[in-house]
Amino acid sequence: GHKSGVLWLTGLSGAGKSTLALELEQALFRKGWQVYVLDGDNIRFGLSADLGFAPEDREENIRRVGEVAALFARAGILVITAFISPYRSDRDRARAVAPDLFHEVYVNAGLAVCEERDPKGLYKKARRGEIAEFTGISAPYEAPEAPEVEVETGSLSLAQSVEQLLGYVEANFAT
Ligand code: GGZ
Repeated sequence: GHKSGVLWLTGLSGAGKSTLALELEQALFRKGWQVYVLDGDNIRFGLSADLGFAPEDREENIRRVGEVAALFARAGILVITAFISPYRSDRDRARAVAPDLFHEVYVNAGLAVCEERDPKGLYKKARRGEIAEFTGISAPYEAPEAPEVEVETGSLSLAQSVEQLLGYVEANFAT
């Protein structure tokens, strides 16, 4: 069995949050755990469809995700969230909704690595000025100061990153 909780992934665009979240979800699902991923794909097209990327929009997006994640966790699910969540104050507020359940995971790949990967060409567009307020380029990212876990996805392979996070989850959520 397992405890429920919120595994809150934060990091730059292209750091690998969604990929890592989905791989971890699969691995835990295979063990029979009740897990669910919240990310831009299922939140920003629905619950947060009215929001963009201005600071106050991100703040509201993260506020909603924090509340929803806590509800899922209270229902017994291990929630994995994958949002840039660039502001420390917003992440702290998400933690405050369910402080007993919240684990912050810093998915840390440096800007140079993310920009080099640029899977969707967004950094290139941001550099050209075609996307305003792009995190890391023209909008801030406030790195976590005391995350429960840090995964260095810039230097680890995906398999190694999943392995590290799986180890953390087993140590902290298995019952
Ligand atoms: C950052 C942006 C922006 C701007 C669109 N800044 O790599 P992606 O494409 O697939 O993931 C990014 C996603 C970020 O949404 P979040 O909900 O995680 O952001 S936040 O936590 O700050 O609310 C990126 C895309 O949306 N994207 N415009 N200006 N990322």
